[in-house]
Amino acid sequence: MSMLNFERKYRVRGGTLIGGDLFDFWVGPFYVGFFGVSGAFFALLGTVMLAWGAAMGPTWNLWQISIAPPDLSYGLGAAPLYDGGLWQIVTICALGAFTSWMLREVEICRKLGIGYHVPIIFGSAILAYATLVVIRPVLLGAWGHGFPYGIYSHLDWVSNVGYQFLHFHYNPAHMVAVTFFFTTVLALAMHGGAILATANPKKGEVVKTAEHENTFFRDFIGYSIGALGIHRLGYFLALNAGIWSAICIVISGPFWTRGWPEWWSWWLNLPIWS
Ligand code: 07D
Repeated sequence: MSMLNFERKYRVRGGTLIGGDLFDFWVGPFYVGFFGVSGAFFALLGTVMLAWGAAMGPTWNLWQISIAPPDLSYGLGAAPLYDGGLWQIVTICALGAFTSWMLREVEICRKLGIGYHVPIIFGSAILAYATLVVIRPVLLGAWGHGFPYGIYSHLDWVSNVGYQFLHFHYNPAHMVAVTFFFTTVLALAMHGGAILATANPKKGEVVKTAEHENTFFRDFIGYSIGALGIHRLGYFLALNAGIWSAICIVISGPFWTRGWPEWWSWWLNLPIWS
């Protein structure tokens, strides 16, 4: 891949969080940095552990391979390798890799002199993952409450945990999280559509500017949020999608043990009905 001509201008030294200028270099178009090295280490080790687990398991069918967490009886202790220990190592590697990637983003932001928006929003995805495999299991007292690493098996886990609470759609924080996810993709689709329509006009028409986008939305819904505003809105929506997902699962079990439909009885118990 050739280097874009403006990229050289932005390849600035410094801004590292750790290691000084030791890993402050690029391989082709990719910035390395200390966290590039640690990220590659954890990603590789974790992937090898998953392959090892698959090799020890009953199937090479990609859909059915599953690396399961330890049995609940191990509590918060270390489990034998083939009895959940691999899952524990993979979890450490995953968190190591995700956090490294986030800190590498921080270093790149520092180099470019821009805000930390990108690492912060990736942090909300990491928060959701960490809530599933660390925070909630610790609150419930066993690593066995984490989800298994497998394509079908993690879907089974979601279904089982969902039905433990009778009907997960009644979880109010799940409602909020789902709404933020759907609104994020709606906003992104509309913004992407507006940009593509503006930048790729029909043959014979001129490329249009931001003012056309504003006019379109003012005509369409009576309001245009503007070029900067749409990115702030997208950021707000996506950040909340991750945060409310983390909230919806951390309250399920540690703070609410009955069916979620029952939670809504506060509504029926309001004094205004009597
Ligand atoms: C967790 C991902 C973080 C990612 C990171 C990076 C790699 C590298 C590399 C391939 C947060 C990962 C990088 C792995 C890969 C290469 C090269 C993001 C995360 C760090 N639900 N539900 C959610 C909906 C129902 C239930 C979240 C919808 C049922 C349970 C979301 C519906 C029941 C849990 C959501 C629906 C049920 C959830 C997930 C519809 C089952 C959770 C997204 C339309 C009977 C989970 C924190 C998420 C959660 C969760 C949406 C239905 C149960 C809001 C739209 C009724 C038990 N559901 N759900 O968290 O909250 O993204 O997790 O019906 O645990 Mg639900």
